[in-house]
Formats: sequence, structure tokens, C-alpha cells
Amino acid sequence: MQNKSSTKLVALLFDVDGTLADTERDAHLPAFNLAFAEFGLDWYWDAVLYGDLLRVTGGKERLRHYVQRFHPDNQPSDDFLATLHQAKTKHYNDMLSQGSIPLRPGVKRLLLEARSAGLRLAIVTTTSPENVMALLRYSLAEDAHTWFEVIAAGDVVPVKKPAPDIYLWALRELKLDARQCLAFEDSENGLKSSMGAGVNTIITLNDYSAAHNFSGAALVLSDLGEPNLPFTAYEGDTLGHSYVDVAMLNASFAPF
Ligand code: XBP
Ligand code: MG
Repeated sequence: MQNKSSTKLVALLFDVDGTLADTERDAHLPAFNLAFAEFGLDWYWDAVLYGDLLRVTGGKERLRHYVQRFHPDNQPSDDFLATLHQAKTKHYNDMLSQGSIPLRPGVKRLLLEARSAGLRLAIVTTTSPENVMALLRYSLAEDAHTWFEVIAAGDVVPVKKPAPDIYLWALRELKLDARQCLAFEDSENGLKSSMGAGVNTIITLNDYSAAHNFSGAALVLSDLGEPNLPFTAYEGDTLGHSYVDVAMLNASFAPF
């Protein structure tokens, strides 16, 4: 991974779902199904269908897409879908408060190290601020939301990923140029969004995104790795490193 400019790395921008934790499979999906049952709907999303539905970002948008595709004769109102989505968000938050969703390898280590090194941190996600706060609080630390200077989330922009809008919004809030930042994403839609805003991006794969197209990514890795748990690198030059740390990121951004 080489940044083709001599710009210094200033900020790390983190996607949430699938990047910080496997929240899609382990929390969002069961929360949607709990909400369907609560409302007496005979809808059920299994893990395979959910992988397909993930092509549509945003829970409300995903619900609308699902009913249009699978229940075309029975279109609920936007108000109903919004209420259903609120119930899903409550189930998601309840689940996270039980502390059952671990962060992915290397996430906590890199965040702590980046903070100590003076790198600025931001969240750039499609999910709601409420869900971000719950994950940070229950899976990272009580005050973890204060580690992030900007939390760009949910409906703060009208068009969600893969549009670049949420990244552009975060860059404006940070008052930074895209070339001073590095994004961490797990999905093709996330990469399209970050690249669309001009931000160099490291991909950490998960089960849902393994077959996505990541052309244009700086690196494609299994995960961020740990000193005792090296990542697998699928695309890009990791400069001899076996886990992502600030030294590796700075080396990648060094002027040449
Ligand atoms: C992933 C998403 C979200 C979640 C569900 O966002 O597309 O919609 O699946 O969350 P990212 P909501 O990877 O950008 O974090 O139901 O709150 O939308
Ligand atoms: Mg994601």
C-alpha cells in the first residue's frame, strides 16, 4: 500500500458494521427477525437471504427493498416500516447491552494505538447514531464515543453508501482533505463510498463480503490482525507487516 502523495496521515475513518464487529450476522439480522415476530409478520430472513439484502444499505431502505421484492402486493406505509425499524433498533440495542458482540481482531488495539499516536478518529457508517453508541459503549468502553472526533451516521445525509456523501460529510466535519485520511471498510458498497470521496481504503473481509469486488482498495486483508494472530493479505503490499499498526500505516503514507 503506497499513498501516491507526500501527505501525512492525519485521521483514520472507520466503518462500523462488519468492520468493527460482525454486527450484521450476529446482531442486525436477529434484531430484524425479532421485530418481524413482535409485529406478527410471517417474514423471516435467513443468513443467505440477508447476505443478498445487504446489497441495499440502511435498515429502512433494506426493509422497503424486501417488501417490494418479496411481497409486491402488500406494500406497507413508510410510517409502518419506520415503526418496524424502530423496534428492530431496540432489539439490536438490547442485544448489544448483553455484551455478546465482540470486536474483530485488532480493532481495539489499533484504536488505542492510534489515539496514543495522536491520529484523529472518525466513524463513517450507514447505521444509526444510537446503534453506533451502543456498540462503542458495550463492546469497547463506556466513554469510547469520545475517542471519535466525528461520528457520521445514518440519516445525516439523504443518500447512503455506496454514495460518497457520508464520507464527504465526515471530511467536511474534520476539515481534512481525503488524502490525509485512511478508511477501513468491509464491503463493496463501503469501498465505493470511501473511494468516491477520494479516501484510500483498507478492506477487512468477512463472510458476507468475501466475494465482493474490491478493486481500487489499498489493501484487502482477512482482518487487522494481532501480534499473535497475523492477518492474511489478499491484495496489496503490507510492507512485511503481519498486523496493522500505526507504524505500518505511517510507512504506507511516507513520502517517496
Ligand atoms: C451497514 C448497514 C446498516 C445495517 C443496519 O452499515 O447497511 O444498514 O445493516 O443498520 P455500515 P440500520 O457497514 O456502513 O456500518 O438498521 O440502523 O440501518
Ligand atoms: Mg460495513
